[in-house]
Amino acid sequence: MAYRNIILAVEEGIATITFNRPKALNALSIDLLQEFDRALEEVSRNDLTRVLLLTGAGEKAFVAGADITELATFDALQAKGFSQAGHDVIGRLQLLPIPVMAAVNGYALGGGSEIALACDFIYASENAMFGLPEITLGLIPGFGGTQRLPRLVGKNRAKEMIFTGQMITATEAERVGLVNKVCTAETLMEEALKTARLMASKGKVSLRAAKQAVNIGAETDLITGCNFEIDAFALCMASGDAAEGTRAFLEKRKPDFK
Ligand code: DAK
Repeated sequence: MAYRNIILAVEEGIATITFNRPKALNALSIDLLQEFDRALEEVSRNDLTRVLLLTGAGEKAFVAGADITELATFDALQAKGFSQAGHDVIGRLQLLPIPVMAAVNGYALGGGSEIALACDFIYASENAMFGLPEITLGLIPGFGGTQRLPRLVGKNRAKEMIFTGQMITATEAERVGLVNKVCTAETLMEEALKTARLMASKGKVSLRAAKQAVNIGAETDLITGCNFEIDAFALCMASGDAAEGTRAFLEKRKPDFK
């Protein structure tokens, strides 16, 4: 499928989507959001894809938020189209059963931060900056930022970022638990791919079950979460992955998951 505002590449079971409007710091236009949604659909249809990695083109930005030049001109119908495209894409991203990583290589602002927050975890370059500046535009975060950021960094830290619109550095983002790892700009993709390859070498059924169990557990009480884990564990045992993984251990070799 042809894309103009993103690049989709799949190699060794790892799909990489690159937001590709570097002259506008990869800002989220309606076209970009619609292409991102189509690319996620393409990724979810490909059974061979094990991990998804998101990043931005150029050296300055992951995504500098909604495209303000478009935003400023929206009539009610266009605003609805933007909102719909945004919610479709975030919904699809969240429901992907495979691990999704963001490699944040510069500014991740507004909708850009919110896309990164909807990923399973984030690696960032030293020059990355995170922020939800919507308040400065007379708005509030509209792609889940008011919900996901407090869950990750705590209510009060999130409120400070959302109420002031101020950005935080990659180091600060790592310190507060928003980012898992900070790398140099040169090594970011290499480090992200290393982790992506490691995950891609694991069994698909167990990866899916692990992701679901953690996500469901984070939104429910402990007993319900543990009950989900019991069923998911049983599902893994019934899969070829568990048979191969345990056999490989006993035969002192690396597992070869199908
Ligand atoms: N939109 C459009 N163009 C942008 C842009 C953006 N968000 N950010 C940067 N650009 C463009 C600049 O206009 C400039 O273009 P030229 O002048 O070269 O043509 C080029 O990218 C380079 O940017 P700068 O010259 O400004 O670069 P600097 O290094 O000086 O500054 C910066 C970098 C990231 C600090 C600055 O560009 C900046 O503050 N950008 C805007 C950040 C921002 O406020 N983003 C929007 C957040 S609000 C909704 C759901 C979600 C949302 C809305 C509604 N609904 C459900 C309805 C989301 C809202 C947001 O994301």
